[in-house]
Amino acid sequence: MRMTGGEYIAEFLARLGSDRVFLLTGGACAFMVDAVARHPRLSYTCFHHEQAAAMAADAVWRVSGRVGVTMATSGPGATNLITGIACSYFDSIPSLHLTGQVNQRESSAFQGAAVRQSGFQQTNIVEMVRPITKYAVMVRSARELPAELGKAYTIATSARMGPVLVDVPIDIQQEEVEPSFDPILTPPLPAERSSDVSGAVASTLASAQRPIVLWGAGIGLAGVQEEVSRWLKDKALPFVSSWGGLSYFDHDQPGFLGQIGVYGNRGANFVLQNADAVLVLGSRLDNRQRSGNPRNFAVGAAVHVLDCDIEELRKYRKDHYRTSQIDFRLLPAVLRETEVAPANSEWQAYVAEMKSRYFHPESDASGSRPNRLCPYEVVRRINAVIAEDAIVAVDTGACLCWVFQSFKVKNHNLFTAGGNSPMGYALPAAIGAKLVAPDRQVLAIVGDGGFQLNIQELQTLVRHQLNVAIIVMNNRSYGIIKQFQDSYLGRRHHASQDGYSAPDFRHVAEAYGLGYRRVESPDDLTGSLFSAGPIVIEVVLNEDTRIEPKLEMGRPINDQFPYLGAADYSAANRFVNYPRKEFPEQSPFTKNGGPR
Ligand SMILES: Cc1ncc(C[n+]2csc(CCOP(=O)(O)OP(=O)(O)O)c2C)c(N)n1
Repeated sequence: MRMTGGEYIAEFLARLGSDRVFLLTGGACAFMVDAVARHPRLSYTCFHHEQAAAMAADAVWRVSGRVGVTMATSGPGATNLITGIACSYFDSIPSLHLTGQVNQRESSAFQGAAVRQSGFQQTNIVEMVRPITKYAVMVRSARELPAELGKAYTIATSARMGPVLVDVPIDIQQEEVEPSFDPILTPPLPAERSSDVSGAVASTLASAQRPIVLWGAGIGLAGVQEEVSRWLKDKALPFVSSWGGLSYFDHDQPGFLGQIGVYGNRGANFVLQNADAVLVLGSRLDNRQRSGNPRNFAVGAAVHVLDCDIEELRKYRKDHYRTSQIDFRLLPAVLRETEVAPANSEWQAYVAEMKSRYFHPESDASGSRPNRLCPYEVVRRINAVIAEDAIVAVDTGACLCWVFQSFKVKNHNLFTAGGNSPMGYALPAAIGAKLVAPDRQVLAIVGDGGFQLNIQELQTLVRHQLNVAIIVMNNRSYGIIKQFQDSYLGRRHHASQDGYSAPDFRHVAEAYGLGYRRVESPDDLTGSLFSAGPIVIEVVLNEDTRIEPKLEMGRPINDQFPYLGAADYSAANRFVNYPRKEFPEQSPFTKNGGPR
């Protein structure tokens, strides 16, 4: 049975179980959109900005393990996808983007001349997204469709995963094609002997007196979190996590000490910095983790990084880290074969002390003043009243730090677009999540600034009556930027407070027909709020609410602001000597919040 190119695309998606397409239509994609609409096993959701559709598609994989799909028209529709596609690329999330392109006859009208554009809304989207996709191609005849779609899907979902884009001219959406559906096979496990990597890991751990494991997102992306978690328990190894890794295990697991980095939990940073062996499992150690100066990271340790991407390992040549490239599906086998030296009791006692002193007491000093809400208390309260398997999509800015510093995962999905970190991610991500996991509680946590970047998607929520709670942490400014300006720009709040404004969110909610609740105390946050239909929950914060602890430039991650007094500092850094940088005379912190 012959079908059109558009119908072939629809059938291809249905067979892969990518049965929900997120889109904003237009002339150049109208035929494939129509085919999706007519397909009995597919449905589509209209977003109000293509960027939001791409962010929602990114969230689909994060909560369901199925590949999210978008469709957009040529020109501005396609370019609007870019920010969302970049989210998937940097966080290794597979997603498939299908863009319409002008009819090939139109585009060839001026062949031979280097005109900027020939067809209306023609844009070379393939070249534009090449650096942020694993594969991008324009299909030139309907005959190419089966092979190109299969290839794109396979590339998106194999090795280090990521987004792909297939650009489909209008004539190809209409052209007839002889369908062929070769099954898409999961790439087989490599034949490489996992025992080589086991031997290398064992040699890192065998001589270690003070070992620590860093849990990265790669573990969850490969789906081996259960096995890794069990191994850590069996071996009684302490571990810390990257932000990307946080979603994949129960934070009550005894060995877990928190997340590390610039906005890390103090205790986690201390332990990592005092270790003599750091085993990094599937984390790319970006500079939010190691700080701007990697030379300050784990200076007393042998650092051994396991990653599936050889380029991520090459970057450590100057750091002299040990590296092992491995398909993470083999990680459980590797770990099973790895001998670990019995724990050193002095190290165990130190780790326990750091955990009991510094795990989750975050509380910003500005928030604990009278009549002010502490954002960390708000997050802990939300954490306590929502379902243990709720999905929590978080935006960017200070609100992201507050959540990732103090939220404890049980069976939740806790995620953000960590690498790209665009304002406006959380709302569309929550919509995408709710559409593919309708039975789960879904929250978006955003700042007043980030909320305004995809605020139009409130209409998508209302249109589909999606039971999503949007928590707006409203400090009436770009809080994280202000905190930066306080440190390095003489407290001048240009373009973060001065020049910035936000609307009355109650009126916004009413205009869209959403529920609304104003929160001035953690007690206002009751469990029923989160299942009361689409709702905006506005948390009223002071404009000076801060992220604490936070690293200031030029220091190692074990010396965060607010600064500890000398005795606490040296007790926490008792195994490795980190000479402490002077506190500048004029620093706002020495005046107000210096070492205490
Ligand atoms: C699209 C985009 N533009 C600019 C930025 C830079 N940026 C990062 S956080 C931030 C402020 C966020 O303010 P808000 O959402 O109110 O959160 P807060 O820091 O106040 O909690 C800005 C401007 C960004 N991440 N993304």
